[in-house]
Amino acid sequence: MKTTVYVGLGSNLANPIYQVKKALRALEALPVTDLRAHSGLYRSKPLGPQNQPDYINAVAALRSELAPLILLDKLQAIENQQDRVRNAERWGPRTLDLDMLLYGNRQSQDARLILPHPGLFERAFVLYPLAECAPDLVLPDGQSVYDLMLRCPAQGLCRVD
Ligand code: PH2
Ligand code: MG
Ligand code: MG
Repeated sequence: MKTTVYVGLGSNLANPIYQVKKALRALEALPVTDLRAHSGLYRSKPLGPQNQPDYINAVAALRSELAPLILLDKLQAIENQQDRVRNAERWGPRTLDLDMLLYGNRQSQDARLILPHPGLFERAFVLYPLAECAPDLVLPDGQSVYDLMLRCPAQGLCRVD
């Protein structure tokens, strides 16, 4: 049985547009998983420390048979393949960040995986591309992604073409 999963992609190092496009190809190659749709690419100022480059973000919609923590391992393996360095700085710069935003209607407070992703509700760089991928999407708590997006200031987010 396949479940619809939304993944947020982000990069602000080592040619971020290239990194995000490469990661989309890696998502497409995951076992027992289909890449159903993805948003365009968006540029935004960093959330968190300001002394880092702008980010490129996108959202991908997958259909996957992988269990949530197995899929999380695979997302982290893709981050590692793209030279992700894990260090202490919260919200620091990175070559690739793959965040599981939603796994069907699952709600989880697992130490490794909080679902829905807690940043989803207020971050323009997540809500705008998510609403582009799935304008009719309703979150597990009944909120409409499209309504959340309309109420979220764009925070300088712009489409890259
Ligand atoms: N990710 C972060 C920290 N700050 N800012 C933007 N604009 N986009 C991101 O994806 C982002 C961020 C850590 O995950
Ligand atoms: Mg993140
Ligand atoms: Mg992350």
